[in-house]
Amino acid sequence: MSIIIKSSRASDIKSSEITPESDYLNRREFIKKSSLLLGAAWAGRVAMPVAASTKDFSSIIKSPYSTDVPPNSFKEITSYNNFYEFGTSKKDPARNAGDFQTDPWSITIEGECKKQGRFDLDDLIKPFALEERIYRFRCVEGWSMVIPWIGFSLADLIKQCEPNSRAKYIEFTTLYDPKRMPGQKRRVLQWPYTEGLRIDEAMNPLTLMAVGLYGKTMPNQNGAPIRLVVPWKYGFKSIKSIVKIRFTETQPACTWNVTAPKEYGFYSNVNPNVDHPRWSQRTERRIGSKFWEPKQKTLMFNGYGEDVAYLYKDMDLTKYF
Ligand SMILES: Nc1nc2c(c(=O)[nH]1)N[C@H]1C(S)=C(S)[C@@H](COP(=O)(O)O)O[C@H]1N2
Ligand SMILES: [Mo]
Repeated sequence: MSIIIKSSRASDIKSSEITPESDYLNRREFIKKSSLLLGAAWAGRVAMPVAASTKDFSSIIKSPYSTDVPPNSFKEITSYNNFYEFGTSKKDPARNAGDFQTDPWSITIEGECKKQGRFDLDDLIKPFALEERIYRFRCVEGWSMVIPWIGFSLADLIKQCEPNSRAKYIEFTTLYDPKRMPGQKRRVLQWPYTEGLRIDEAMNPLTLMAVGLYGKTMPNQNGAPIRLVVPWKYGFKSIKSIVKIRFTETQPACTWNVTAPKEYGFYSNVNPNVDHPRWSQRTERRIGSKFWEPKQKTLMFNGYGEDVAYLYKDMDLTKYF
């Protein structure tokens, strides 16, 4: 969906801050249904170019890629996090990332591409259309959430970088600054955190660069000001607080893969048939579910197979896990 609509409904997003969450969700359902009539009903509205920003979400498209599953609460999404730069327990990022300064923020683009250099984040993302996308999210540890992200397709950014024919992969790097990220003073991981994707995975329209959630600027503990979201892969692929993007000819080193290659592969596709050595991947516990509620079955590619299975057509996924 490429049309950009300056919508009076933008107020719906902001209202999530003042209306109860259930209202927000109901209204969202309404918008989603009405968006089926998008072409007809909104054809008369004025379409205007929109400047994507990390702060101004007044113009947003409701993505057709959203799941119908009701999202987790804002509280759940922002108080149960993995972000080792701010501590290794689930509550640490919410406790320790509050003062993390993310403005100004710049991103360096380098490697096998034409666009090279260091760019102010808001300048860099200005041309892109922001969408709300409600995605399933599955951590390899066995828990899952449903999160209403705000972001744009990584494919849009990649096209703008004009990668050359040697660009087979893309590598992302998190900020390294132990003064601002106190968890980096401990050598629990090799800092800075890095992640990577094959270029065709990165170009898939589902791959999201997220700058917010629940209609708000990205909370620090969720990876402010910009993080990756790859909904058919385990959570650790979704690298936070990105400062560098590099196009490479060879497979980039990824933090968890380097730390424990037998446990975390490069691909990290959600796959109920390939267990992690310490955790079964067959089922998952939705964060916020009651102790008596059964675990849910984990779906192949986290339920996104229709859109991504082609990427792995001829691959042995027990070998390339
Ligand atoms: N820089 C960085 N990115 C990271 C991590 C991290 O420790 N550092 N943890 C990963 C893991 S394991 C998960 S499950 C997700 C969690 O994202 P959330 O806290 O927004 O749910 O972030 C991923 N991105
Ligand atoms: Mo994770």
